Amino acid sequence: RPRVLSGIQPTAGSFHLGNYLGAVRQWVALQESHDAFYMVVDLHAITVPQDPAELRANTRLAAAQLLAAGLDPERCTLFVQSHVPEHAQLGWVMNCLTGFGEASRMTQFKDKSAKQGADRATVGLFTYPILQVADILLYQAHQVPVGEDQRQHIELTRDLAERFNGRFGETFTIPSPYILKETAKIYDLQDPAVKMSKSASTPKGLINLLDEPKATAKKVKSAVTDTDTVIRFDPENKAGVSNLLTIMSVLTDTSVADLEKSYEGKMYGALKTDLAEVMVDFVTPFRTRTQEYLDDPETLDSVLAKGAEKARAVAAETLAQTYERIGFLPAK
Ligand code: AQP
Repeated sequence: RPRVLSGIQPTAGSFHLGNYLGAVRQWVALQESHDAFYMVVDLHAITVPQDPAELRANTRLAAAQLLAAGLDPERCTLFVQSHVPEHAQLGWVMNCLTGFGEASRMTQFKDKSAKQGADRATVGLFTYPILQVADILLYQAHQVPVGEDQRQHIELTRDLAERFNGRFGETFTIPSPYILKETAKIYDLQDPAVKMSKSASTPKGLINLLDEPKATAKKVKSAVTDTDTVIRFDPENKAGVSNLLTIMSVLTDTSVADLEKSYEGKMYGALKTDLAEVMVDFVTPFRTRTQEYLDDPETLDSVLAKGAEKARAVAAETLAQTYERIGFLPAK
């Protein structure tokens, strides 16, 4: 079975709809057909300041949400990044293979550091794409299911893998991004020109899956559309309506074309009311299931411990081979 790997940050507490539709939903599907490794990336989380108790709680919360979303520990390997020390170890090797200019071209860093102010951004934030390279290469992943915002980082991963292989001999699998066109980028409900994001969206534009379902329904109903009245999928000219159609289409497993037909002659309000109901039906059981996993931390921790053990077996082998190729003297 081909292998997939992906990760999600534990920083925000609740996952948002963009995380779910852009990434986690694909993770759930891919565990059926792939040898799947999924992790909560706490090392990435500390690229911005974290409160220790909150970080610990949010790491469990992220794992609980992944299970609630449908990950099955019998079908995939679910673990916490810091439980596998090889990530930081291979990360260093990859740092030493990356050009400073090359790292400087990562647009996410430019965006995020601009928001924080250059003086407050950490070196960790600067090098986080390189740690991500190590995350992927450690598992010899063939595909990486992510949202569009991560495409550049997968490109960097391919470049570094090829560079290492060229210099030291075939070591790493060259991974491809697995990005579904329809859900590659879910947009902010209040500003459909920008992606829905935990740090940039206003509370009204961001759908957190663990919010009160009523609040979620209200956000959907007050989503920004346009002054036209036709319900048509046209991302360039009708970004707001198109975003709502995408979300509706995926959550109800109905094609956008069929949705357009069924909303012919109807007002935006009708689409919003229906989508609000669909969202409530989706988030209500998700919240309940997440809480059930949180209420049983022993089971949750044991899932993560087993996951880490499986992950370490693979990661240790890749790291040992990498060290050997580089010329590190083996410890006797
Ligand atoms: N709006 C989105 N549409 C589609 N996919 C998205 N992802 C994030 N936002 C969208 C995907 O979710 C996965 C996990 O993301 P992360 O843990 O790296 O979180 P993030 O990228 O930090 O999430 P945000 O909200 O985008 O955070 P900020 O505001 O800090 O930039 C990834 O696969 C990501 O592509």
